[in-house]
Amino acid sequence: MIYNRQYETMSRDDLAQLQIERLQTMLNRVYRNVAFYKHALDTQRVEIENIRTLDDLKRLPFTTKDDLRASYPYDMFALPLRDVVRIHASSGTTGRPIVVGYSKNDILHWSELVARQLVAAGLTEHDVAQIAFTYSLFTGGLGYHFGAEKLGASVIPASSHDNLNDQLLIMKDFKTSALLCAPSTALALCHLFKTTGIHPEQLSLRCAILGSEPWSERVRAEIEETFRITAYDNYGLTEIIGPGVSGECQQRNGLHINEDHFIVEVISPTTLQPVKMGEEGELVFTTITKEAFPLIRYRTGDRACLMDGCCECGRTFVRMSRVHGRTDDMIIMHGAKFFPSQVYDAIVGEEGITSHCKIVLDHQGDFDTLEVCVAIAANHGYIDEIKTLEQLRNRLAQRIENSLGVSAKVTFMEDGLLAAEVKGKKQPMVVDKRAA
Ligand code: DLL
Repeated sequence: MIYNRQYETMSRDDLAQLQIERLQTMLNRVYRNVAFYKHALDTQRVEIENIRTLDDLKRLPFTTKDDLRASYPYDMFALPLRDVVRIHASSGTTGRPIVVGYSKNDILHWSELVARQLVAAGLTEHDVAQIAFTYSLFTGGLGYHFGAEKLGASVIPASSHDNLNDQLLIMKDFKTSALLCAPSTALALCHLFKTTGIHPEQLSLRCAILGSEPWSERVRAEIEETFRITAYDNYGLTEIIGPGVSGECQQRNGLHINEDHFIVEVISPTTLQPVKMGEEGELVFTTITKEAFPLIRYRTGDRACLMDGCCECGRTFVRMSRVHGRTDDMIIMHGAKFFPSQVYDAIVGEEGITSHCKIVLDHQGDFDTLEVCVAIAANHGYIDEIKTLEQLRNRLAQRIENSLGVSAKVTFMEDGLLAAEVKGKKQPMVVDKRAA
């Protein structure tokens, strides 16, 4: 099944024509309404009327996460707040999150794009969709909610909360047929499910739509085997729209990008030049229909490649590979996303520790763990008091959990040793043992 056959199966020539028309309209809009883009386009001497083909896209300036942070909260909005009906923000960041807005039309488009992806995974109005993404500033909960309602599914806004028993209870009693959540949540549910003694046939579950963080084929296999279901990958990011950027169809051989709304490029993060079809690089998106928060050539920091050739499902939209990693040092664990500097920001100012910090990412079974190594300052009066050190350890762990949303084990190291390891740097050093 295809939700919007007219667009999702349009010829590549017609699509290119539609993209360029939409791009020109968008460029005119941002030039008039977003000071940042007026300045960027003027500085690069871009005449919008000279952007006539998709090849001209490479003459446009990039937009980065730093640009968006600097525009906090509303400087990149292309509409006044009275025309903005929804505001979300990037998840898990301290300090200045990236704030994004949606007009009424943006919400209508977003709902359709999510509905398309649900249909691509085989959902219909007969499905009971349990949404176990957080309903919050994070786009996962509400994004899927509107999309699933648009499709006509029976939506259970379970949200994500610590009590996985409740999720399983809902899944069984409410006859959930589609589970929508982060892969780490699905995996945790798997483990809990195995302890309940419930047989998968006692559930109505038949598929899971998972996204928002990287997950391996091994994790996919475990989720599928445990619940006897099919699991689909969905990709998206707050800055571009949230979920609804791309998703797997039933072929599960790449994620179709909703190209009538987003133009995709893959560039080399070093030369910033487009790479060849099939080569891995950084995903860059230009939104061509967004009214409230349009972005030109947004550098996502996500590594992937585009896949050549037609898909058997009949959709003509290009497919991207699954995300292979990041071009920057952003850490993703259990749906939380943060930069190493934010770990340090969370604990800086706590009396008794030095400015050196090492972050160790590892895994216990299928679950990622975070260890933060710090050193006690030599002049800390109570360095030898175990009780005081324990309290300090707990305070640090609490501060990290409060600001990043993940629990951390805090380890004390001797300062000379830690300073030598981090080579005296102020930025935390990261040791990632997860892939090992
Ligand atoms: O994670 C939006 C979303 C919600 C997508 C629900 C899919 C499902 P952010 O919190 O802004 O938005 O995080 C975006 O998460 O740049 C990737 O690094 C990562 N990411 C998202 N989906 C995937 C995926 C939402 N399927 C950032 N595989 C992105 C790997 C993913 N990484």
